Amino acid sequence: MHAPSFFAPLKQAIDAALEEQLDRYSSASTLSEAMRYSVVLGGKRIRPILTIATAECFGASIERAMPAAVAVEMIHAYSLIHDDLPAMDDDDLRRGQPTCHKAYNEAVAILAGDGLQAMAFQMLSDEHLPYSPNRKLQMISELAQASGPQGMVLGQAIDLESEGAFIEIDALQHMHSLKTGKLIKAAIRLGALSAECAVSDTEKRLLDQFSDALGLAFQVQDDILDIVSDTKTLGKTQGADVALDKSTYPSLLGLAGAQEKVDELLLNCISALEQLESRNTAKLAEIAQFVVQRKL
Ligand code: GRG
Repeated sequence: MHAPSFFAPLKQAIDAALEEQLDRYSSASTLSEAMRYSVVLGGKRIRPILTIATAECFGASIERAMPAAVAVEMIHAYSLIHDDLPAMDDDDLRRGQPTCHKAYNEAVAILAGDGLQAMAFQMLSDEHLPYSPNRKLQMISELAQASGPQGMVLGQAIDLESEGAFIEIDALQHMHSLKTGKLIKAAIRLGALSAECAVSDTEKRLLDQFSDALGLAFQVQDDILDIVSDTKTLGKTQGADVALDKSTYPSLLGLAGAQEKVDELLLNCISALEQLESRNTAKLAEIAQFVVQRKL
């Protein structure tokens, strides 16, 4: 499936904002080159696009949502650099180019990830952002919880511990809800927070319902692509899950079962959006379609 037409201009605006923040918060050094290398060259920008599309549902402009969107993408970029390290998934290829530790070295890659993580929070705490102090604090708290030891980092730890072991589908789902799902949920929550308008408890619950289904659908599709796609298309090593002896949705449900799961999750996404009756969720629906039909 081709990306929705609003992706390309949004991606361009996100890339420009990422570059601007990298210029602002890092000085000329190998470290800053490595951060830039990992952030700027490639990536679908799904998470910042979700932040902005959610903000738009609640009446906020792209410009207003951009700082929150950029902070989320910086956390994502840091996680990919660290995930590829020899001590973790030990990958040579990411976004069609050598991983950060291959292009530079391990120490620089560790520091580039650390730098991007800190930069995300430094950005969100900037006094000039167009958000109220209370909203800023909520954003920082959401992002820290999602990416830290109650979220993505815990999911990664469970994933590493599970290598070579058989895990049941519920445990797999729990691991992915932490490792991939929490940051996707934070991307969407930060979008709603950046709008400053009142979001009702029902709307928050429906957004979370959408995020949970989308995060899992993203992951199941990732597992499917690891089997049916190829290294050139993916821009990362195809078959990496099998090589690391990881339990995946296709390994537990079969390819057809995994595809059924993706289809069911897409319906859950759409159902949650339909209940957000007074909001224009058309872009979020298009993103969900893209996530489950993407080829990379
Ligand atoms: C090292 C703390 C730490 C966490 C790593 C997110 C993560 C946790 C690892 C990434 C490994 C992986 C392949 C997970 C599957 C889902 C996923 C996050 C894929 C990569 O995200 P995309 O497809 O990547 O959005 P692009 O390159 O398009 O930004």
